[in-house]
Amino acid sequence: MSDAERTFVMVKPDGVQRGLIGEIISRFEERGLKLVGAKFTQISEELAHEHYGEHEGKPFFDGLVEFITAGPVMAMVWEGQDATRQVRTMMGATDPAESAPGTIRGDFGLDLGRNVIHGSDHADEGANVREIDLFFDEDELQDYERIDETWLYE
Ligand code: D4T
Repeated sequence: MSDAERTFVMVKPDGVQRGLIGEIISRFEERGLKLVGAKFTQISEELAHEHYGEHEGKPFFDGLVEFITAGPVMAMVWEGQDATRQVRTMMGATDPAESAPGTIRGDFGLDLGRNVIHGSDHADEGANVREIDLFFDEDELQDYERIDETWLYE
């Protein structure tokens, strides 16, 4: 496998409440990505400010923090070839109204402020490391091989 990497993904409170955790995990599993960490947790106000620090001061920031802390989230780390970009592509555009059918947001969302899922930014090289560290300790991430790996990669 070339370009194996780990990427941070989170089913947001709307996705949890709407019963989409299983569907979303299935999509990543079936694609061939490997789950290496998972935590069903409630985000504190402090963690929300850290996670969304880049948006502090923007008009939608307070609503974003309120939303992301409104209920539990499913935080995960997925591993695979070019995983960050593949996950972003499967999620669709940030605004579900612009997301293509077949993507997670394009199939399950309608509104920018309720866009079901978060994945680390492919364009921001430090984002995965930063976000994985915010949510997981090193010993909460598993190192193992999927049994089908030799058939997933040339
Ligand atoms: P996240 O971070 O949630 O995966 O979304 P993206 O990485 O795809 O997009 P983002 O960081 O630009 O936006 C973060 C988050 O804020 C919400 N949002 C965004 C909003 O409510 N109003 C807005 O105008 C924007 C730009 C949606 C996603």
